[in-house]
Amino acid sequence: MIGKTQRFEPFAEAPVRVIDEAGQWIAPFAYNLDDDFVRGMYRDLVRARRLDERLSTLQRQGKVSFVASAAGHEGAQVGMARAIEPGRDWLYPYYRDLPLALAVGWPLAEAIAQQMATRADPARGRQMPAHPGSAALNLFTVASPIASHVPPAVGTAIAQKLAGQGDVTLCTFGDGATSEGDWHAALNLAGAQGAPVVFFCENNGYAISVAFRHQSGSVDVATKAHAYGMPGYRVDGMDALACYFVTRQAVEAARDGLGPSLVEAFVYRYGAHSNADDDARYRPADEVAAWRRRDPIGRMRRFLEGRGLWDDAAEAALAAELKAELDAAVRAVEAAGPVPLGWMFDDVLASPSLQLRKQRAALAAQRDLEEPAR
Ligand SMILES: Cc1ncc(C[n+]2csc(CCOP(=O)(O)OP(=O)(O)O)c2C)c(N)n1
Repeated sequence: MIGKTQRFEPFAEAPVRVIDEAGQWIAPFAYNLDDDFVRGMYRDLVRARRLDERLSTLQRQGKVSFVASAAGHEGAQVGMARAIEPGRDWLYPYYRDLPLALAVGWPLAEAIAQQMATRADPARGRQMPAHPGSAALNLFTVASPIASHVPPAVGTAIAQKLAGQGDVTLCTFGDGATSEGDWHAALNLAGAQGAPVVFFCENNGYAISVAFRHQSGSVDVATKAHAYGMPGYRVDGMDALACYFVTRQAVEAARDGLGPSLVEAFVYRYGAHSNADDDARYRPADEVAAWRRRDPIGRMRRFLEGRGLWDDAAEAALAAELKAELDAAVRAVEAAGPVPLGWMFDDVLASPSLQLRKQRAALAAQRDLEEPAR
């Protein structure tokens, strides 16, 4: 682990990098991590990619309605996950953050259940796929309206400051969120209040089809931190260790009462925005190919191999273990069966309103409320 002595300068133009594409350590300080810590990060990267692939397959099979692929974002997410204390700190993620949710301990089976909306889903099939949430992990349920979770994240951080326990909030979003009014209002308040929050932008260059240069006259997102009186950091988002170190510094600062930070990680989504998007209409194939060559998984594997911490046998064992875990989770989630139609009326209000009771009765007159919702 690095000590508090390691400091990255805010607003440095070149994004922070710790390992390069060839897997070489290029940080301005010596390797100082526990080998198992780094191997564990690699496992989380691969696990997230395998889940991503499986969800796309399930979507094509008609078993999942919506997928927001995180392939290309895993390095940023697994890196930042290691910088907070799950269950103590609060996390306000967005819909492309399944690798982050898994890396802080959200069970794989819950992630699949939430996507497939069977009876195994803790949200009982009533949330949009790719919208995790967990009270046990202080993981705020993902909200679809872009940037709407950023003001509540700041509210949580202000509460943490008042409580004085040194807890922090980590709030993530895409570059598109930074074009929303909510985002600016939230950063302004966080800066004014010295709230212990780390804003983490996963900048993949596009808000669906809209390139960043069409959303903002600013050269990048980190620059905007100047206006709100907080440090801004640029980091290579395809480098999981760089994301870990930079987020860790920002989290430490927040714990120490030094207020908020804004981290901008340059990432790429390899796939379309979602299964309802055709990215070939707005970005060139060679751009996608160029980013794939910087893949966070291959980079981390080469790093581990270079240090004698990984080999083909370890890779094969991991692949088999993850496949078995995924197969078992999908089987269990499917076996739980589809949610019944009537569940949509439960838990909406502590005591159902007259309107809700009328709607329930109207539906019950036409359909069996025990029949599958879809
Ligand atoms: C307030 C609001 N406006 C529009 C949308 C539709 N929408 C869903 S995702 C998205 C793009 C967001 O892009 P970004 O924040 O960069 O994240 P990315 O998907 O690239 O990871 C938009 C416009 C929405 N969900 N909420």
